[in-house]
Amino acid sequence: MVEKAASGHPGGAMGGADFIQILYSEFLKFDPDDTTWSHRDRFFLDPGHMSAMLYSQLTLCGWMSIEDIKEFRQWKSVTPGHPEVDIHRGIENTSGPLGLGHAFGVGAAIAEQFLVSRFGTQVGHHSYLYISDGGIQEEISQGVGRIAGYLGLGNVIMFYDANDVQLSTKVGEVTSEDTALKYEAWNWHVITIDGNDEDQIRKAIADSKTVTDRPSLIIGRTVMGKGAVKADGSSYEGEVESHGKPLGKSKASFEKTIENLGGNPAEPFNIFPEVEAYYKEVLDRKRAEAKQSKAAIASWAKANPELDQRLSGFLKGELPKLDLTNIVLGDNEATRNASARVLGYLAEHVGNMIVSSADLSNSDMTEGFLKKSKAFTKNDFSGAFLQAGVSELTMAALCTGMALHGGVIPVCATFFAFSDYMKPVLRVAALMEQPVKFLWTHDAFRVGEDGPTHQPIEQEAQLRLLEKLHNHSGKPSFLALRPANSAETVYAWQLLLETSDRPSGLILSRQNITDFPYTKAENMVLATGVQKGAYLVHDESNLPDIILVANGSEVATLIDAVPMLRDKDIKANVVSVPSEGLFRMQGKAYYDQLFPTGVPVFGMTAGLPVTLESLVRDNGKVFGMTHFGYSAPYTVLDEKFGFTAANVVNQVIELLNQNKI
Ligand SMILES: Cc1ncc(C[n+]2csc(CCOP(=O)(O)OP(=O)(O)O)c2C)c(N)n1
Ligand SMILES: [Mg+2]
Repeated sequence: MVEKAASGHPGGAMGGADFIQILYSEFLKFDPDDTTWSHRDRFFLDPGHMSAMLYSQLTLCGWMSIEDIKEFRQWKSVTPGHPEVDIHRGIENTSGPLGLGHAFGVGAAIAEQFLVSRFGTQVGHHSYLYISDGGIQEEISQGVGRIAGYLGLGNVIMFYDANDVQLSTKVGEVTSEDTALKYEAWNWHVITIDGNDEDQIRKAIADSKTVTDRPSLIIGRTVMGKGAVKADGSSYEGEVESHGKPLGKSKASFEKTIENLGGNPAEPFNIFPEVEAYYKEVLDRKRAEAKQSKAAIASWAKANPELDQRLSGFLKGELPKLDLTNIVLGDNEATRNASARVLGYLAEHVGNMIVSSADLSNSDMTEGFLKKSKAFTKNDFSGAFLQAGVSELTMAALCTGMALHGGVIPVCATFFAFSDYMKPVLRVAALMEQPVKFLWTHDAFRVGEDGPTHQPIEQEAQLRLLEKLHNHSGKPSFLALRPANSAETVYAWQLLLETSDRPSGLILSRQNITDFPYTKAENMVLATGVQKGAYLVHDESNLPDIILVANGSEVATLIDAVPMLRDKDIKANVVSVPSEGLFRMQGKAYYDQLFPTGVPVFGMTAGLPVTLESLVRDNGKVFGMTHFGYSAPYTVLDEKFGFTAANVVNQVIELLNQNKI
């Protein structure tokens, strides 16, 4: 594959082949005719560069063809350089950024335990993870190892392909850690074996399956480029060069290596007849086992029709009938508090939501959910809250893994400034189109006294970039909503719940926000506009002099400025734009309706000006933050930074005067 594509990673794949072959043929529970079977075992690959190993195995399973693997790394092939989630071909996750794949696997294992605890062990399965030196070194493995150990995830069996080689050096040149001790300290069951010895692999997996109260790590000492030889027949194993270079382009000989492995270099894509016959037998056995498993589940379903109906609803991603508009909201509340009220409602009405916080539940207000549920603890998944500890990246990846597993609705929360720690996962969750829900509170410099480290500035612009980046289904890859008040928060939450084809998130305020000057009922009706991404919150005139636009708490500041502008004979309409991405999807006619041609637009944002700049035309301007912020009470910062109605008036007058020149 690598040789034909003239690019790729042969070495790791050759060393790991023994393990994956034994895992798939002798242990992994799957139905060859139904890759989407919800209760199948999962295999999560972490080192995506070992895609050739996975594709070879999937070909043996009948889910890929020889033609597919001949097209390795080519335009529109189903065999891209790094695997991209493709359940119909047995690929459970996209992998490439090292560390994420095994984190997704642990997330899936948490989802599985959640379902087992509610429906019984007949719906249970294992998550097999495959990690390499790179993944072990990535910081995320600390969070994943700690949480899997803490929760005692006996359904996790992770193979560590320890081949002593990485991309540019030998492993010994960057670490001297005792990996076994490290994982043991996290409460893992650890076995070290020769990872190329079939019997040792077999025994290690079988032994690990008997350990049900904690995760297992099988450290397999493997040989990089196993079987590789040079033209003179001497060994070319264990070489750094074989990490990412086709053998023929390295000091090894491709032909001699194929010969050495017992193949015919003239027909490198040939599957030996005895292998074909063996896999026919394997797949027949899998079919029979899956049939048996499905029959057991069917008889459980017959005996427990209500539970079965509930489970099917979960697995299909169905939502119960909800009416968020009935939630009683407070007056002039922070949007994080309005979100807490929604979460309290969801805790009571949505049986498969799992909420997680990175040690901020009493601040990001996910405690609204937690108070009506309880946290997962060791071997107890009867609750629905994951206390992730301080590990935002891990938490986001675990939630993404839960989404990949299916059957649950994962939500995770932290401060908006720390969304930076989650970015690598946001990107891959967006690429994989997984409906993870993110809650980010403390949305602006108005966190005040905590100072610039905690004051998000450029973070919203980063999310808006993801809204502009289209996924492979041609849609904005992310939906980010920054509601302006409690009523908008309710509708924004509604959108999050309805968004099942990509990740989405809310950006919520820490500080209280003055409600718009209408009745509660009027505000609720107005806020239905959130469903279009932007809407008119104040309609002064159908021939306004200026249109004011913002999202989040800046909208209230703009509304405050309206009567002051009126006093100066300036008619101002106000538009709230909780999501530019969603707004853009409504088409030009709606854009023109909110922003009629010729009328200047003034935007205000607590983020970088670029956050709103694409909404204002040449005759408009955006007042935003262009520095990191400072530590002081937020009311002082509002004054100092110019986030006041009085400054809106000054800015608008300046803009209108400028336009006259
Ligand atoms: C987050 C991240 N950083 C860097 C890389 C580039 N990269 C790909 S594989 C690799 C290390 C390979 O070592 P190992 O995981 O041991 O794989 P092997 O060389 O044994 O195949 C690196 C640095 C990456 N894919 N992801
Ligand atoms: Mg390695």
